[in-house]
Amino acid sequence: MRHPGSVIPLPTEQHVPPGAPPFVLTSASRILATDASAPVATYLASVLRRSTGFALPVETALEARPAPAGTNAGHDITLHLDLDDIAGVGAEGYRLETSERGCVITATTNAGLFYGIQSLRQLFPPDLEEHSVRSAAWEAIATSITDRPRFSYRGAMLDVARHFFDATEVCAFLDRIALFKINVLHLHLTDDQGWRISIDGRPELTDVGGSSEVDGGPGGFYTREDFTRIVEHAAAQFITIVPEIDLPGHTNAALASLPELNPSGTAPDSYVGTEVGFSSLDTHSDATWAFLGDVIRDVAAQSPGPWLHFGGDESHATPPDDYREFVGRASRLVAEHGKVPIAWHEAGISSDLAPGTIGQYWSYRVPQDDSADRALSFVRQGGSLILSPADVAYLDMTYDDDSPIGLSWADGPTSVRESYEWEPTTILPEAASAILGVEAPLWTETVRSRADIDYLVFPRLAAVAEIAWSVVPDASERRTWEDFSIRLEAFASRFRALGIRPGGPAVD
Ligand code: TNX
Repeated sequence: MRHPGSVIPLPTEQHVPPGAPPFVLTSASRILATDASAPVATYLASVLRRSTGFALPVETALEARPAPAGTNAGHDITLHLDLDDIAGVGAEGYRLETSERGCVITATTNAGLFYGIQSLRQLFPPDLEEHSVRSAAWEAIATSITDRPRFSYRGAMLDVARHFFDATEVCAFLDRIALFKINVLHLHLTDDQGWRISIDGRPELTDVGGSSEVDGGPGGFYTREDFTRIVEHAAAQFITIVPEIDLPGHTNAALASLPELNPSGTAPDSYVGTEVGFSSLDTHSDATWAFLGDVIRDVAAQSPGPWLHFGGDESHATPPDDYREFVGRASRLVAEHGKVPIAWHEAGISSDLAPGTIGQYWSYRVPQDDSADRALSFVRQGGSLILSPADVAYLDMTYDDDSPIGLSWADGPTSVRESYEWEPTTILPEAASAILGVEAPLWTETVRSRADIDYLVFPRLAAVAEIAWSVVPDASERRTWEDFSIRLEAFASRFRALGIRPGGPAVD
Protein backbone atom coordinates (compact mmCIF):
# COMPACT_ATOMS: atom_id res chain seq x y z
CA MET A 1 0.00 0.00 0.00
CA ARG A 2 1.19 3.51 -0.70
CA HIS A 3 2.07 5.77 2.19
CA PRO A 4 -1.38 6.54 3.62
CA GLY A 5 -1.07 10.27 3.78
CA SER A 6 1.57 11.45 1.37
CA VAL A 7 -0.16 14.83 1.05
CA ILE A 8 2.10 17.92 0.96
CA PRO A 9 1.61 20.30 2.72
CA LEU A 10 0.62 18.13 5.68
CA PRO A 11 -3.14 18.43 6.35
CA THR A 12 -4.29 19.66 9.74
CA GLU A 13 -6.07 16.39 10.54
CA GLN A 14 -6.21 13.14 8.67
CA HIS A 15 -7.88 9.89 9.59
CA VAL A 16 -7.28 6.64 7.70
CA PRO A 17 -9.76 3.91 8.65
CA PRO A 18 -7.73 0.69 8.68
CA GLY A 19 -8.62 -1.74 5.92
CA ALA A 20 -11.39 0.40 4.40
CA PRO A 21 -11.84 -0.09 0.63
CA PRO A 22 -10.65 2.86 -1.50
CA PHE A 23 -12.56 5.35 -3.59
CA VAL A 24 -12.41 4.27 -7.22
CA LEU A 25 -12.70 6.64 -10.15
CA THR A 26 -14.24 4.91 -13.17
CA SER A 27 -15.44 5.69 -16.68
CA ALA A 28 -18.89 6.18 -15.12
CA SER A 29 -17.75 8.74 -12.54
CA ARG A 30 -19.31 12.20 -12.57
CA ILE A 31 -18.40 15.49 -10.93
CA LEU A 32 -21.36 17.00 -9.10
CA ALA A 33 -21.43 20.59 -7.90
CA THR A 34 -23.57 23.65 -7.41
CA ASP A 35 -23.66 26.21 -10.21
CA ALA A 36 -21.50 28.55 -8.13
CA SER A 37 -18.69 25.99 -8.15
CA ALA A 38 -18.84 25.19 -11.86
CA PRO A 39 -15.37 26.69 -12.55
CA VAL A 40 -13.63 24.50 -9.94
CA ALA A 41 -15.63 21.45 -11.04
CA THR A 42 -14.49 22.05 -14.63
CA TYR A 43 -10.91 22.51 -13.44
CA LEU A 44 -11.09 19.21 -11.54
CA ALA A 45 -12.49 17.44 -14.60
CA SER A 46 -9.65 18.74 -16.77
CA VAL A 47 -7.02 17.56 -14.25
CA LEU A 48 -8.56 14.09 -14.03
CA ARG A 49 -9.36 13.61 -17.73
CA ARG A 50 -5.79 14.05 -19.01
CA SER A 51 -4.45 10.71 -17.80
CA THR A 52 -7.61 8.70 -17.08
CA GLY A 53 -9.26 9.48 -20.40
CA PHE A 54 -12.63 9.28 -18.62
CA ALA A 55 -15.47 11.52 -19.75
CA LEU A 56 -16.14 12.81 -16.22
CA PRO A 57 -19.21 14.90 -17.03
CA VAL A 58 -19.67 17.95 -14.80
CA GLU A 59 -23.24 18.20 -13.55
CA THR A 60 -24.17 21.37 -11.72
CA ALA A 61 -27.41 22.43 -10.09
CA LEU A 62 -28.61 25.65 -8.50
CA GLU A 63 -29.04 24.15 -5.04
CA ALA A 64 -26.38 22.53 -2.92
CA ARG A 65 -26.64 18.78 -3.06
CA PRO A 66 -27.17 17.07 0.27
CA ALA A 67 -24.02 15.44 1.61
CA PRO A 68 -24.53 12.13 -0.14
CA ALA A 69 -23.92 9.56 2.62
CA GLY A 70 -24.97 6.32 1.03
CA THR A 71 -26.92 7.94 -1.77
CA ASN A 72 -23.90 8.63 -3.97
CA ALA A 73 -23.40 6.25 -6.86
CA GLY A 74 -20.07 5.37 -5.27
CA HIS A 75 -17.79 6.63 -8.00
CA ASP A 76 -18.80 10.27 -8.17
CA ILE A 77 -16.98 13.29 -6.79
CA THR A 78 -19.20 15.86 -5.09
CA LEU A 79 -18.06 19.43 -4.49
CA HIS A 80 -20.18 20.73 -1.66
CA LEU A 81 -20.33 24.46 -0.87
CA ASP A 82 -21.24 24.72 2.79
CA LEU A 83 -21.86 28.41 3.32
CA ASP A 84 -22.74 27.89 6.98
CA ASP A 85 -19.35 26.29 7.61
CA ILE A 86 -20.81 23.33 9.44
CA ALA A 87 -17.43 21.64 9.00
CA GLY A 88 -15.72 24.59 10.73
CA VAL A 89 -12.94 24.94 8.14
CA GLY A 90 -12.96 28.73 7.61
CA ALA A 91 -12.54 30.67 4.38
CA GLU A 92 -9.77 28.60 2.79
CA GLY A 93 -10.16 25.23 4.53
CA TYR A 94 -11.94 22.11 3.34
CA ARG A 95 -13.01 18.65 4.34
CA LEU A 96 -12.18 15.76 2.02
CA GLU A 97 -13.75 12.34 2.39
CA THR A 98 -12.95 9.39 0.17
CA SER A 99 -14.45 5.93 0.53
CA GLU A 100 -16.08 3.21 -1.52
CA ARG A 101 -19.25 5.34 -1.30
CA GLY A 102 -17.70 8.22 -3.23
CA CYS A 103 -15.63 11.35 -2.76
CA VAL A 104 -16.96 14.53 -1.19
CA ILE A 105 -15.09 17.81 -0.80
CA THR A 106 -16.79 20.36 1.45
CA ALA A 107 -15.71 23.99 1.83
CA THR A 108 -17.19 27.42 2.42
CA THR A 109 -15.61 28.91 -0.72
CA ASN A 110 -14.42 27.80 -4.14
CA ALA A 111 -10.87 28.45 -2.90
CA GLY A 112 -11.40 25.85 -0.18
CA LEU A 113 -12.76 23.39 -2.75
CA PHE A 114 -9.71 24.07 -4.92
CA TYR A 115 -7.35 23.21 -2.03
CA GLY A 116 -9.35 20.04 -1.37
CA ILE A 117 -8.84 19.14 -5.03
CA GLN A 118 -5.06 19.58 -4.66
CA SER A 119 -5.09 17.09 -1.79
CA LEU A 120 -7.32 14.67 -3.71
CA ARG A 121 -4.88 14.72 -6.67
CA GLN A 122 -2.18 13.50 -4.31
CA LEU A 123 -4.29 10.55 -3.08
CA PHE A 124 -4.40 9.04 -6.58
CA PRO A 125 -1.46 7.14 -8.11
CA PRO A 126 1.29 9.45 -9.49
CA ASP A 127 0.37 8.45 -13.05
CA LEU A 128 -2.65 10.72 -12.63
CA GLU A 129 -0.31 13.64 -13.43
CA GLU A 130 0.80 12.22 -16.78
CA HIS A 131 -0.26 14.27 -19.76
CA SER A 132 -1.50 11.40 -21.88
CA VAL A 133 -4.03 8.66 -21.30
CA ARG A 134 -2.88 5.49 -19.59
CA SER A 135 -4.54 2.64 -17.83
CA ALA A 136 -4.20 2.28 -14.09
CA ALA A 137 -6.33 1.47 -11.09
CA TRP A 138 -7.50 4.99 -10.35
CA GLU A 139 -7.91 4.46 -6.63
CA ALA A 140 -7.63 6.93 -3.78
CA ILE A 141 -7.12 5.54 -0.30
CA ALA A 142 -10.17 5.78 1.98
CA THR A 143 -9.52 8.72 4.23
CA SER A 144 -11.02 11.74 5.90
CA ILE A 145 -9.11 15.03 5.95
CA THR A 146 -10.02 18.29 7.69
CA ASP A 147 -7.63 21.03 6.70
CA ARG A 148 -7.08 24.77 6.86
CA PRO A 149 -4.06 27.03 6.33
CA ARG A 150 -1.89 28.49 9.07
CA PHE A 151 -1.03 31.69 7.12
CA SER A 152 -3.17 33.58 4.64
CA TYR A 153 -0.17 34.68 2.50
CA ARG A 154 1.65 31.68 1.04
CA GLY A 155 3.94 33.06 -1.62
CA ALA A 156 6.50 32.25 -4.25
CA MET A 157 8.48 34.85 -6.19
CA LEU A 158 9.82 34.63 -9.73
CA ASP A 159 12.45 37.12 -10.91
CA VAL A 160 11.60 37.66 -14.59
CA ALA A 161 13.99 40.64 -14.84
CA ARG A 162 17.40 38.91 -14.68
CA HIS A 163 16.24 36.28 -17.14
CA PHE A 164 12.90 36.72 -18.86
CA PHE A 165 10.23 34.02 -18.75
CA ASP A 166 7.28 34.57 -21.07
CA ALA A 167 3.58 34.33 -20.19
CA THR A 168 3.44 30.65 -21.18
CA GLU A 169 6.31 29.84 -18.82
CA VAL A 170 4.77 31.84 -15.99
CA CYS A 171 1.46 30.02 -16.50
CA ALA A 172 3.29 26.67 -16.37
CA PHE A 173 4.94 27.82 -13.14
CA LEU A 174 1.53 28.76 -11.71
CA ASP A 175 0.23 25.26 -12.52
CA ARG A 176 3.13 23.74 -10.58
CA ILE A 177 3.00 25.91 -7.47
CA ALA A 178 -0.79 25.59 -7.15
CA LEU A 179 -0.30 21.93 -6.26
CA PHE A 180 1.25 23.03 -2.95
CA LYS A 181 -1.55 25.47 -2.08
CA ILE A 182 0.62 28.54 -2.76
CA ASN A 183 -1.75 31.48 -3.17
CA VAL A 184 0.53 34.40 -4.12
CA LEU A 185 2.98 34.77 -7.01
CA HIS A 186 5.19 37.84 -6.62
CA LEU A 187 6.66 38.82 -10.00
CA HIS A 188 9.91 40.79 -9.79
CA LEU A 189 9.18 42.73 -12.99
CA THR A 190 12.02 45.25 -13.14
CA ASP A 191 15.68 45.36 -12.27
CA ASP A 192 18.97 46.64 -13.65
CA GLN A 193 18.94 44.00 -16.39
CA GLY A 194 15.40 44.38 -17.71
CA TRP A 195 11.98 46.05 -17.64
CA ARG A 196 9.24 43.47 -18.26
CA ILE A 197 5.82 45.15 -18.17
CA SER A 198 4.45 47.55 -20.74
CA ILE A 199 3.42 50.96 -19.42
CA ASP A 200 0.88 53.15 -21.16
CA GLY A 201 2.57 56.17 -22.76
CA ARG A 202 6.10 54.94 -22.00
CA PRO A 203 6.94 52.55 -24.85
CA GLU A 204 10.70 53.12 -24.42
CA LEU A 205 10.64 51.14 -21.17
CA THR A 206 9.89 47.91 -23.00
CA ASP A 207 11.47 48.85 -26.36
CA VAL A 208 14.83 49.47 -24.70
CA GLY A 209 14.53 48.10 -21.17
CA GLY A 210 12.74 44.97 -22.34
CA SER A 211 15.47 43.94 -24.73
CA SER A 212 18.25 42.96 -22.31
CA GLU A 213 18.88 40.27 -19.73
CA VAL A 214 21.75 38.67 -17.84
CA ASP A 215 24.47 37.35 -20.18
CA GLY A 216 23.16 39.35 -23.15
CA GLY A 217 20.17 37.17 -24.05
CA PRO A 218 17.20 38.62 -25.95
CA GLY A 219 15.10 39.54 -22.91
CA GLY A 220 11.43 40.22 -23.51
CA PHE A 221 8.42 41.79 -21.83
CA TYR A 222 4.71 41.28 -21.19
CA THR A 223 2.23 43.10 -23.37
CA ARG A 224 -1.01 44.09 -21.66
CA GLU A 225 -2.58 40.95 -23.12
CA ASP A 226 0.24 38.79 -21.78
CA PHE A 227 -0.03 40.27 -18.31
CA THR A 228 -3.81 39.86 -18.29
CA ARG A 229 -3.37 36.23 -19.32
CA ILE A 230 -1.01 35.66 -16.37
CA VAL A 231 -3.34 37.41 -13.92
CA GLU A 232 -6.34 35.40 -15.12
CA HIS A 233 -4.51 32.08 -15.17
CA ALA A 234 -3.40 32.79 -11.60
CA ALA A 235 -6.90 33.79 -10.47
CA ALA A 236 -8.36 30.56 -11.85
CA GLN A 237 -6.04 28.77 -9.42
CA PHE A 238 -6.78 31.16 -6.53
CA ILE A 239 -3.34 32.76 -6.83
CA THR A 240 -2.92 36.54 -6.57
CA ILE A 241 -0.19 38.21 -8.62
CA VAL A 242 1.91 40.77 -6.71
CA PRO A 243 3.70 43.00 -9.23
CA GLU A 244 7.01 44.47 -8.13
CA ILE A 245 8.60 47.58 -9.58
CA ASP A 246 11.94 47.76 -7.80
CA LEU A 247 12.81 51.36 -6.71
CA PRO A 248 14.84 53.53 -6.34
CA GLY A 249 17.86 51.22 -6.91
CA HIS A 250 17.89 48.27 -9.33
CA THR A 251 16.76 50.74 -11.99
CA ASN A 252 19.40 50.66 -14.73
CA ALA A 253 16.91 49.32 -17.29
CA ALA A 254 14.61 52.32 -16.67
CA LEU A 255 17.54 54.76 -16.71
CA ALA A 256 18.75 53.25 -20.00
CA SER A 257 15.28 53.62 -21.53
CA LEU A 258 14.46 57.20 -20.53
CA PRO A 259 17.36 59.71 -20.80
CA GLU A 260 15.38 62.36 -18.91
CA LEU A 261 15.59 60.25 -15.71
CA ASN A 262 19.37 60.84 -15.65
CA PRO A 263 20.76 64.07 -14.14
CA SER A 264 23.25 64.20 -17.04
CA GLY A 265 20.44 63.79 -19.58
CA THR A 266 22.32 60.87 -21.07
CA ALA A 267 21.09 57.31 -20.75
CA PRO A 268 23.54 54.63 -19.55
CA ASP A 269 24.09 51.45 -21.56
CA SER A 270 22.01 48.37 -20.91
CA TYR A 271 23.40 46.18 -18.15
CA VAL A 272 23.74 42.42 -18.46
CA GLY A 273 25.99 41.62 -15.49
CA THR A 274 24.90 40.49 -12.02
CA GLU A 275 26.26 43.15 -9.67
CA VAL A 276 23.71 44.86 -7.44
CA GLY A 277 23.54 48.28 -5.81
CA PHE A 278 25.05 50.59 -8.46
CA SER A 279 21.99 52.33 -9.94
CA SER A 280 19.53 54.85 -8.53
CA LEU A 281 16.74 57.10 -9.64
CA ASP A 282 17.30 60.80 -8.97
CA THR A 283 14.86 61.04 -6.06
CA HIS A 284 14.47 64.83 -6.35
CA SER A 285 13.73 65.26 -10.03
CA ASP A 286 10.30 66.06 -11.43
CA ALA A 287 10.97 63.67 -14.31
CA THR A 288 11.38 60.82 -11.81
CA TRP A 289 8.04 61.52 -10.16
CA ALA A 290 6.22 62.01 -13.47
CA PHE A 291 7.62 58.64 -14.54
CA LEU A 292 6.62 57.00 -11.25
CA GLY A 293 3.12 58.44 -11.49
CA ASP A 294 2.67 56.81 -14.91
CA VAL A 295 4.21 53.52 -13.83
CA ILE A 296 2.37 53.03 -10.55
CA ARG A 297 -0.95 54.09 -12.09
CA ASP A 298 -0.66 51.61 -14.92
CA VAL A 299 0.75 48.70 -12.92
CA ALA A 300 -2.10 49.19 -10.43
CA ALA A 301 -4.57 49.23 -13.32
CA GLN A 302 -3.20 45.98 -14.74
CA SER A 303 -3.20 44.19 -11.36
CA PRO A 304 -6.52 43.25 -9.77
CA GLY A 305 -4.91 42.05 -6.51
CA PRO A 306 -4.74 44.22 -3.39
CA TRP A 307 -0.93 44.63 -3.32
CA LEU A 308 1.79 46.49 -5.24
CA HIS A 309 5.46 45.97 -4.31
CA PHE A 310 7.81 48.94 -4.83
CA GLY A 311 11.08 47.20 -3.97
CA GLY A 312 13.43 49.33 -1.90
CA ASP A 313 16.23 46.78 -1.53
CA GLU A 314 19.97 47.36 -1.85
CA SER A 315 19.74 51.02 -2.91
CA HIS A 316 23.41 51.55 -2.17
CA ALA A 317 23.73 54.29 -4.80
CA THR A 318 20.96 56.44 -3.27
CA PRO A 319 22.12 58.89 -0.55
CA PRO A 320 20.62 57.64 2.77
CA ASP A 321 18.50 60.75 3.46
CA ASP A 322 17.16 60.72 -0.08
CA TYR A 323 16.37 57.02 0.25
CA ARG A 324 14.41 57.55 3.48
CA GLU A 325 12.33 60.31 1.97
CA PHE A 326 11.86 58.46 -1.29
CA VAL A 327 10.42 55.24 0.15
CA GLY A 328 7.91 57.18 2.25
CA ARG A 329 6.72 59.12 -0.79
CA ALA A 330 6.69 56.00 -3.00
CA SER A 331 4.57 54.13 -0.45
CA ARG A 332 2.05 56.97 -0.42
CA LEU A 333 1.94 57.03 -4.22
CA VAL A 334 1.10 53.32 -4.25
CA ALA A 335 -1.58 53.83 -1.61
CA GLU A 336 -3.07 56.72 -3.61
CA HIS A 337 -3.58 54.29 -6.47
CA GLY A 338 -5.63 52.03 -4.23
CA LYS A 339 -3.05 49.34 -3.51
CA VAL A 340 -1.50 48.19 -0.25
CA PRO A 341 2.23 48.89 -0.62
CA ILE A 342 4.81 46.17 0.01
CA ALA A 343 8.54 46.89 0.28
CA TRP A 344 11.70 44.97 1.17
CA HIS A 345 12.61 45.46 4.82
CA GLU A 346 15.21 48.20 4.16
CA ALA A 347 12.35 50.65 3.59
CA GLY A 348 11.50 50.42 7.30
CA ILE A 349 14.18 53.10 7.80
CA SER A 350 11.33 55.52 7.01
CA SER A 351 8.87 56.34 9.77
CA ASP A 352 6.69 58.02 7.20
CA LEU A 353 5.34 55.01 5.28
CA ALA A 354 1.74 54.90 4.18
CA PRO A 355 -0.21 53.31 7.05
CA GLY A 356 -0.38 49.54 6.64
CA THR A 357 2.62 49.23 4.32
CA ILE A 358 3.80 45.60 4.43
CA GLY A 359 7.47 44.75 4.96
CA GLN A 360 9.16 41.80 3.27
CA TYR A 361 11.97 40.54 5.47
CA TRP A 362 14.93 38.93 3.67
CA SER A 363 17.66 38.81 6.28
CA TYR A 364 18.50 35.48 7.98
CA ARG A 365 16.72 33.44 10.65
CA VAL A 366 19.00 35.35 13.01
CA PRO A 367 18.53 38.97 11.89
CA GLN A 368 21.71 40.59 10.57
CA ASP A 369 22.75 44.24 11.01
CA ASP A 370 19.73 46.48 11.59
CA SER A 371 17.26 44.29 9.67
CA ALA A 372 15.16 43.45 12.74
CA ASP A 373 14.63 47.10 13.57
CA ARG A 374 13.79 47.99 9.98
CA ALA A 375 11.31 45.12 9.77
CA LEU A 376 9.68 46.00 13.09
CA SER A 377 9.25 49.57 11.87
CA PHE A 378 6.55 48.34 9.46
CA VAL A 379 4.67 46.82 12.38
CA ARG A 380 5.00 50.03 14.39
CA GLN A 381 3.42 51.84 11.43
CA GLY A 382 0.44 49.51 11.32
CA GLY A 383 1.73 47.08 8.70
CA SER A 384 2.37 43.37 8.73
CA LEU A 385 5.31 41.22 7.63
CA ILE A 386 6.06 38.69 4.93
CA LEU A 387 9.00 36.51 5.89
CA SER A 388 11.54 35.38 3.29
CA PRO A 389 14.61 34.56 5.38
CA ALA A 390 17.33 34.25 2.75
CA ASP A 391 19.29 31.48 4.49
CA VAL A 392 16.32 29.08 4.30
CA ALA A 393 13.65 30.47 1.95
CA TYR A 394 15.76 31.71 -1.00
CA LEU A 395 15.21 29.18 -3.76
CA ASP A 396 18.16 30.44 -5.81
CA MET A 397 20.69 29.12 -3.30
CA THR A 398 22.64 25.98 -4.27
CA TYR A 399 21.59 22.73 -2.53
CA ASP A 400 25.15 21.56 -2.02
CA ASP A 401 28.60 21.98 -3.52
CA ASP A 402 27.59 19.90 -6.57
CA SER A 403 24.66 22.10 -7.62
CA PRO A 404 25.25 23.16 -11.25
CA ILE A 405 23.30 26.41 -10.84
CA GLY A 406 22.43 28.73 -8.01
CA LEU A 407 24.19 31.24 -5.75
CA SER A 408 25.44 30.73 -2.23
CA TRP A 409 25.83 34.17 -0.65
CA ALA A 410 22.97 33.67 1.85
CA ASP A 411 24.82 31.25 4.11
CA GLY A 412 24.41 28.71 1.32
CA PRO A 413 24.32 25.99 0.23
CA THR A 414 20.77 25.48 1.54
CA SER A 415 19.63 21.87 1.85
CA VAL A 416 16.02 20.76 1.55
CA ARG A 417 16.12 19.98 5.24
CA GLU A 418 17.22 23.52 6.11
CA SER A 419 14.37 24.90 4.00
CA TYR A 420 11.98 22.73 6.00
CA GLU A 421 13.23 23.18 9.55
CA TRP A 422 12.58 26.77 10.51
CA GLU A 423 9.81 28.50 12.40
CA PRO A 424 8.57 31.94 11.29
CA THR A 425 7.57 33.19 14.74
CA THR A 426 11.05 32.82 16.22
CA ILE A 427 12.73 35.23 13.77
CA LEU A 428 11.19 38.42 15.16
CA PRO A 429 9.35 37.09 18.23
CA GLU A 430 7.93 40.48 19.21
CA ALA A 431 6.16 40.67 15.83
CA ALA A 432 4.86 37.08 15.76
CA SER A 433 1.24 38.19 15.57
CA ALA A 434 2.00 40.57 12.67
CA ILE A 435 3.17 37.81 10.30
CA LEU A 436 0.99 37.82 7.20
CA GLY A 437 2.79 34.80 5.80
CA VAL A 438 5.92 33.50 4.12
CA GLU A 439 7.32 33.73 0.62
CA ALA A 440 10.07 31.79 -1.17
CA PRO A 441 11.81 33.89 -3.86
CA LEU A 442 13.57 32.57 -6.95
CA TRP A 443 16.13 35.09 -8.23
CA THR A 444 17.24 34.16 -11.73
CA GLU A 445 20.81 35.35 -12.28
CA THR A 446 21.79 31.69 -12.98
CA VAL A 447 18.37 30.44 -14.14
CA ARG A 448 17.78 30.24 -17.89
CA SER A 449 15.10 27.64 -18.56
CA ARG A 450 12.04 25.86 -17.19
CA ALA A 451 14.32 22.97 -16.22
CA ASP A 452 16.54 25.38 -14.25
CA ILE A 453 13.49 26.83 -12.49
CA ASP A 454 12.21 23.38 -11.55
CA TYR A 455 15.62 22.24 -10.32
CA LEU A 456 15.93 25.07 -7.79
CA VAL A 457 12.25 25.46 -6.86
CA PHE A 458 11.43 21.81 -6.25
CA PRO A 459 11.42 20.33 -3.77
CA ARG A 460 12.36 23.31 -1.57
CA LEU A 461 9.13 25.18 -2.35
CA ALA A 462 7.24 22.14 -1.02
CA ALA A 463 9.14 22.56 2.26
CA VAL A 464 8.31 26.27 2.54
CA ALA A 465 4.70 25.58 1.51
CA GLU A 466 4.37 23.22 4.45
CA ILE A 467 5.62 25.98 6.77
CA ALA A 468 3.08 28.36 5.25
CA TRP A 469 0.09 25.99 5.29
CA SER A 470 0.53 23.34 7.96
CA VAL A 471 0.29 23.51 11.75
CA VAL A 472 3.28 24.40 13.94
CA PRO A 473 5.57 21.39 14.52
CA ASP A 474 4.49 21.00 18.16
CA ALA A 475 0.86 20.54 17.14
CA SER A 476 1.31 17.36 15.14
CA GLU A 477 3.70 14.44 15.42
CA ARG A 478 3.76 14.29 11.62
CA ARG A 479 5.07 17.86 11.19
CA THR A 480 8.64 16.63 11.27
CA TRP A 481 11.50 16.39 8.79
CA GLU A 482 11.36 12.59 9.05
CA ASP A 483 7.70 12.45 8.06
CA PHE A 484 8.11 15.14 5.40
CA SER A 485 11.04 13.34 3.79
CA ILE A 486 9.00 10.12 3.56
CA ARG A 487 6.19 12.05 1.88
CA LEU A 488 8.71 13.73 -0.40
CA GLU A 489 10.16 10.40 -1.43
CA ALA A 490 6.66 9.21 -2.30
CA PHE A 491 6.39 12.40 -4.37
CA ALA A 492 9.37 11.57 -6.60
CA SER A 493 7.32 9.66 -9.15
CA ARG A 494 4.64 12.37 -9.05
CA PHE A 495 7.25 15.00 -9.92
CA ARG A 496 8.35 12.77 -12.80
CA ALA A 497 4.79 12.43 -14.07
CA LEU A 498 4.38 16.21 -13.86
CA GLY A 499 7.49 16.63 -16.03
CA ILE A 500 9.44 18.16 -13.13
CA ARG A 501 13.05 17.16 -12.44
CA PRO A 502 13.59 18.37 -8.91
CA GLY A 503 17.00 19.22 -7.52
CA GLY A 504 18.63 18.31 -4.25
CA PRO A 505 20.07 15.04 -3.08
CA ALA A 506 17.06 14.22 -0.88
CA VAL A 507 14.94 13.00 -3.77
CA ASP A 508 17.57 11.66 -6.15
C1 TNX B 1 19.60 39.84 -3.21
S1 TNX B 1 17.52 40.04 -1.28
C2 TNX B 1 18.67 40.57 -3.91
C3 TNX B 1 18.52 40.35 -5.35
C4 TNX B 1 19.45 39.27 -5.85
C5 TNX B 1 19.50 38.16 -4.82
C6 TNX B 1 20.28 36.95 -5.26
C7 TNX B 1 17.04 41.16 -2.24
C8 TNX B 1 15.85 41.85 -1.86
N1 TNX B 1 17.76 41.43 -3.36
O1 TNX B 1 18.75 41.54 -6.05
O2 TNX B 1 18.94 38.79 -7.06
O3 TNX B 1 20.07 38.67 -3.66
O4 TNX B 1 20.15 35.90 -4.34
